[in-house]
Amino acid sequence: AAVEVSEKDKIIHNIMTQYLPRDVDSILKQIVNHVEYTLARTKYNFDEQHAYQATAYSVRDRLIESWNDTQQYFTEKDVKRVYYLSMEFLMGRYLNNALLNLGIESQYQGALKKLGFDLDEVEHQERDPGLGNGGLGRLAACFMDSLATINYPAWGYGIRYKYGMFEQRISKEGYQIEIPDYWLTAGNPWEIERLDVKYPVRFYGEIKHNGKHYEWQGGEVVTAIAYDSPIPGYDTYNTLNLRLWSATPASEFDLDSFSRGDYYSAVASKEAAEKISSVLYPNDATEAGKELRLKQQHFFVSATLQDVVRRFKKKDRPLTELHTKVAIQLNDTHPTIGIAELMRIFMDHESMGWSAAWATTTKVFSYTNHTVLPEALERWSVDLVEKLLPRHMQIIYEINRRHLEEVVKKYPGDGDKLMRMSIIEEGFPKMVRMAVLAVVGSHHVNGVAAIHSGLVKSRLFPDFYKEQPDKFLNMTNGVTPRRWMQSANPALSEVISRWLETDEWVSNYELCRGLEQFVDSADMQREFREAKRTNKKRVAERIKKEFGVEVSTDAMFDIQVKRIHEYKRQLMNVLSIICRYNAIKRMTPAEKEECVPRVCIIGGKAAAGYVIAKHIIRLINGVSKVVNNDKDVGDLLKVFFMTNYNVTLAEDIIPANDISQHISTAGMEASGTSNMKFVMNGGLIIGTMDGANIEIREEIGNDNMFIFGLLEEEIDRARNELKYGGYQHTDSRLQEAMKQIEANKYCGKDVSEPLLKNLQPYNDYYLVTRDFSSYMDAQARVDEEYKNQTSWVKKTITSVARMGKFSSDRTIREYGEQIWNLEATPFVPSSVAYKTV
Ligand code: Z57
Repeated sequence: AAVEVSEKDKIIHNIMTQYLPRDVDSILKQIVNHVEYTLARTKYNFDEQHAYQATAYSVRDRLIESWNDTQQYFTEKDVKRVYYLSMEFLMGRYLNNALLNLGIESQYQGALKKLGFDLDEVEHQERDPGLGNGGLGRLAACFMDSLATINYPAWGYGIRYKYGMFEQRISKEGYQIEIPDYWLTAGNPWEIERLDVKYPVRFYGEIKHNGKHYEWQGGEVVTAIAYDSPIPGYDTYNTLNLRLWSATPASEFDLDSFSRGDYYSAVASKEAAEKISSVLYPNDATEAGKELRLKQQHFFVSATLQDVVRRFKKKDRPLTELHTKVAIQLNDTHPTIGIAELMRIFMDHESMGWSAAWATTTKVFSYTNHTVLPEALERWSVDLVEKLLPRHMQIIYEINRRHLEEVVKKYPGDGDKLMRMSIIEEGFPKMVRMAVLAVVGSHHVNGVAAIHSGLVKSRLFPDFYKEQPDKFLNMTNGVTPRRWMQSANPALSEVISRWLETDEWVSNYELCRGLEQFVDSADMQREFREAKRTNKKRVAERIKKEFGVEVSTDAMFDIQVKRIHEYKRQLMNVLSIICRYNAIKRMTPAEKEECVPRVCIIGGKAAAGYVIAKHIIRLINGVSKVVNNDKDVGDLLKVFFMTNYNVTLAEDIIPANDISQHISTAGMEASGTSNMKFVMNGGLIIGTMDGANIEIREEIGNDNMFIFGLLEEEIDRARNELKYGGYQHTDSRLQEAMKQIEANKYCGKDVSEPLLKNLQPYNDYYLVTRDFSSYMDAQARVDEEYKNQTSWVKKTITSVARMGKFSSDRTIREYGEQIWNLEATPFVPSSVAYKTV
């Protein structure tokens, strides 16, 4: 079709088709230009931090080009988009990821070298933006990478917290200390501030009826401002957007306080607006229940929905068709207030009737559940919702009334069922169950691993599952091989690419199956082991620097890094370390000769208010001190608590694992995602039959894992046995370890007493003492198998080859096909108007 082209379009076209050149000298010039014009520094003298910033700005320029083209292309093709709503995005550093995805790492390396800088060092200048807690936030980040790589039309929406996840330090006594993370100190070159993209968001106030519809008035209004970060896909021109909202005072001024002449309190009340996006709640899988948290949720969801509806309305068509162009994914219940907010927009702003509004709303939303732990299921008191979001409370009541009406029709007289299925929990106080609202308002609900999705159906929502079995799906989590293999582990990636004679596995993991045919090759085995040694050496150097302790790369590197939580059972790990220590102390020289040396690494943050989790950190540090300073032990055992575990640290240490621990009480870890990363990086797992461990075992084989412990279906019974005295452990090693803790060998009684109390049979909810012997047996198998290095490395090769299922590309394709109904839409240059001149 002929395209009308104006003179202005032609002029712009001539400029715009000249993409930024990708050769070393042009890149060098772009970097130096940013030093001078963006940073306003002298180009003859700038340090590594400024080299990083200028480099980042030059990469951002490229991303803006492809971002603009991609977005214009999506608009022109009028594609359906998915909006991924998440309170957390744990993106990690951008620079290396962007260079690899754009395929220009070596050119940038060359350009920086000419300027006297090492790309690696420059990359280390970047701060890790920690806008998330753990698995849920990092999953959102892996999903953005896969969405871009698969060419799905997608946006991420979240909150631009001023303070991200706290920085963890350890006091000299071994206690966790939390330091605020003001991550924007040196600016953020990856974001684009959009002062023109802003929406008002209201809180509190009253509801009026104007004869036609309800109106929400008064209260407080804040303005949401958009900050965009481009998300490049791997080996594609497509570039997606992550839009994070920041709260600022509403621009219209408050006439009331103005006329009262109360200038100072008028200013002060405006200042308060910024609090809403100021800090990430550092709780993982536990509910905070604070008013500010609900404010954050409504703030980012309201701004997002206004943005989405505005984009849809650019083309003239009825809002009842919204679901044909818009899919909204709720990452846990955190954005669930959006179901009521979209209803409000439809009815109060767009004059839709209830039935049409509800029919469309439920075709737009879908909900991912990430946990069955009761303490993590969000519930808000009706009083709070009524006060903060009065119109939403009305709408939720009406949603519930109609929903329960259906239940009554089908099950007349079944009051229990009504209570179970109600969005409102009757009690003192009355609560809104956000998970029930999410289920009622969504067309699909998914869990994040097979076992977990089963529990979502059988334990969380059995009544809903019975009514609508097809609503419930499993979407097993995955991780991006770009960040977690190609970028984090260049040594192993190089080996894989050489044997496969292609690097296409980076965006097509299944190709790694091709490695299996070489598993008996002594050359491949040697190369896998060399890559492992390279990665262990780097971590050994880090340990030397941080702890002043030398560790051998011949030792087995045993790693457990994740948020500290009782259900993840770091306590069981440290108890087994104490037992190992005691065993070594008793060994004869001949036995020591046979003993496999271990370096035990534990890391993770405890929520600031989670007392027991903090005690566990204190115990680990106590054990570390005793063991590492015991001359009898020598190289046979070293224990380190790695401070401030975050995405960047994970990229450093995961590639060094020989074995990693995923030892949650069965049924409690929804999926886990680091388990996948550890195996992809050439390590084996010791773990329980929980979360994605089960599916990893299915893929790589039982021989390549060290599985132990009770099964999920055995847990309830075992818990009762413990609680009511039918079972008590008789493991003498455990008894000895507990006695030492009791004698305050590793920490003071402020810590040892509460920890031991939790291990008493009637208190041992997480079944640490029950699974302990089985865990020790599995550890003994690990030691034994590690002695045969050839068979060990073969297991790691086979495992790497068979992990294709756990690429987030597979996960996202399943979401795209089964939930969002999306089409991959790779940018085609010729079809954008100004490029058809
Ligand atoms: C979070 O990181 C997870 C669940 C939650 O309810 C919250 Br809140 C935060 C984790 C699960 O614990 C992991 O098992 C899972 O792999 C991850 O979410 C991603 O699905």
